[in-house]
Amino acid sequence: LFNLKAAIADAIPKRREELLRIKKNFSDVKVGDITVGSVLTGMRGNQSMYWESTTLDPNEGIRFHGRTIADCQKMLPGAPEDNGDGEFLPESMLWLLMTGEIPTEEQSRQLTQELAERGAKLPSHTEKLLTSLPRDMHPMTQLAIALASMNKESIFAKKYEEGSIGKKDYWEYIYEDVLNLIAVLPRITGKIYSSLVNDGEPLGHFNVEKDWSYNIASLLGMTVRDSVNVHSLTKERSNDFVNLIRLYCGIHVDHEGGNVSAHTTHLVGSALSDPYLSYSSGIMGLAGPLHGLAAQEVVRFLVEMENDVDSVENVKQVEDYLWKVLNSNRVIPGYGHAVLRKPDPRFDAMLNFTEARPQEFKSNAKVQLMKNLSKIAPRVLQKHGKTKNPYPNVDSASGILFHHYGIDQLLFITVIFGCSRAMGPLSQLVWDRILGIPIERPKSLDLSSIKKLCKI
Ligand code: AMX
Repeated sequence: LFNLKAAIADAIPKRREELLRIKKNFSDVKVGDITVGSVLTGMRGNQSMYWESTTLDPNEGIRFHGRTIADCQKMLPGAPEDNGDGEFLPESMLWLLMTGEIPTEEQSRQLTQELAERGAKLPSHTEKLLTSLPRDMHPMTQLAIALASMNKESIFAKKYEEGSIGKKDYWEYIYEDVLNLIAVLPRITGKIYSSLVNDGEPLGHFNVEKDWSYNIASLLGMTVRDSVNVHSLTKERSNDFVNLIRLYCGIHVDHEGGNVSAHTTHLVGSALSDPYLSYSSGIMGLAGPLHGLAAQEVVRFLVEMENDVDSVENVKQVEDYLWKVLNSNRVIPGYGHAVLRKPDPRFDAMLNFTEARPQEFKSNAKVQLMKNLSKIAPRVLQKHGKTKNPYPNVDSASGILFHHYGIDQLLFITVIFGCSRAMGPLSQLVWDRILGIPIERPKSLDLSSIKKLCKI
C-alpha cells in the first residue's frame, strides 16, 4: 500500500465497525459532568469532541496516535538526501495522522512526490487575487482569503452540487481537496512573503523533486540551489533552515481537537463546507493573539525587550520588564496554556534544535533572551498568581528561530504555523466524513436557564 488513499481505504472498515459498535452499545456511558463553570469559561475541561489522531496530556504534552514527539523523531522517515541526519518530514507525520501507522521510507517518499505534483501550480485566480491584495494587509488575512478563494477548485463542492455522491463516498472527495490544499500551501506562503519583501516577484523556485518543507524554504528565498538568494545563506545554514521548517511543521500539525484552529475547521466542516472554506476559517482562528498569533507576538516581544534592557543576562531588568507588561494587564506571549500544565515538549524540541547548533546561535542575543526567559518568566508568572500554567508554550521559541535565519517580517511568522496546522484538522475532516460524524450543534444556555439550574 504505497498510496496514502489506499492505506486510508484499508483502515476504514475496522474503524467504522468499531465506532458504530460503540455508538450502538455504549452511547449512554457518561464521559463527565458539564458544570455551570465550564459553560461560563470557554468549555474548559469539557470532554465533548471525537478526535482521531492526537491527544493532549496536561503533563506530558501532545501524542500523535499515541506517539510522543521523541518517538516520532526516532521513527518517522526524513528526506532521503539527509541520510537519517535531518528532521522527519511533515509528510511522514501526515501519513501517521491519516492512517495511525508509521509510513515506510517508500510510502513517505511517494507522498512527498504526490504533494509536490499536486502543489506545482497555484490556481491563476488565487495568484491574481493575492497580487491584488494591499501589501500591508495582515499575512494571515491574505492566507485565509487565498484558501477561501480555492473553494472554486473544490472537487467535493462540485460533486455535492451535482448530487452525484452518497454519504459513504464523501470522504474520497474531501480527501482529494485536503491533499490539494496541503500541497499548494508552499506556493501560497511563498507568494504572500514575496509580496512583503520582493514586490510580489518570486524569491525562489518550486521544485517537484523536493519535499514540501524544502519548497516552503525555497519559495521564501532561503535555499541556495533554488532561490534568487536574497538571504545569501551558506549551503549548511540553508540545510539547517530547511530542517527547521521540517521540524516546526512536523510538530505543529495538531494539538488535539479543542484548540481554536482545529475546532473551527472541524465545526465548519461539519456543515459540509468544503476543506478550503473549513481551513480558511481555522486560519482566521489561528490569527488570534491568544492562539497562533502568539508566534508573531513573541518575536515582537523579544525584539522590544532586547532594546529595553542593558543586557539579556540582566535578570532584574528582564523581571522588571515582565512586571511592567503584567501590570498593564497584558499577557506574556508564549507562556501559559489552556490544557497543558507542564513545559510544552514542542518548546523543548525547538530548543534542542538550537542546542544541537551552539555556534550558530551563541551570538544571537534574542535567542539567548528566549532561553533566559524560559527560566525567569515562570517564576514571575507564579508570583503573579493567575496563570494556571506558568511555563513556555511552543510559540515562545519558534518564531525567533525563523527570525534568526532572516525571516524578519514579524507579521508573516504565523503563516508558517498555518502551513503546518493544516495537516491535523484536515486529516480529522477526512475521518469525520468517513465516520459520518454529524453537524456539530451543542446546546447553549441563557442566563435564566443557568439561574434555574443554580436554583437562584
Ligand atoms: N500572561 C499573563 N497572564 C496570563 C497568561 C500569560 N501568559 N496566561 C494566562 N494568564 C491569565 C489569564 O489571562 C487569566 O486571567 P484572568 O483571570 O484575569 O482572565 C488567568 O491567567 C487564568 O488563565 P488560565 O486559565 O491559566 O489560561 P486560559 O486557559 O484562560 O488561557 C492562554 C490560555 C494560552 C490563552 C493564556 O495562557 C495566554 O493568554 N497566554 C499568552 C498567549 C499565548 O502564548 N498563546 C499561545 C498558546 C498556544 C497556542 O495556541 N499556540
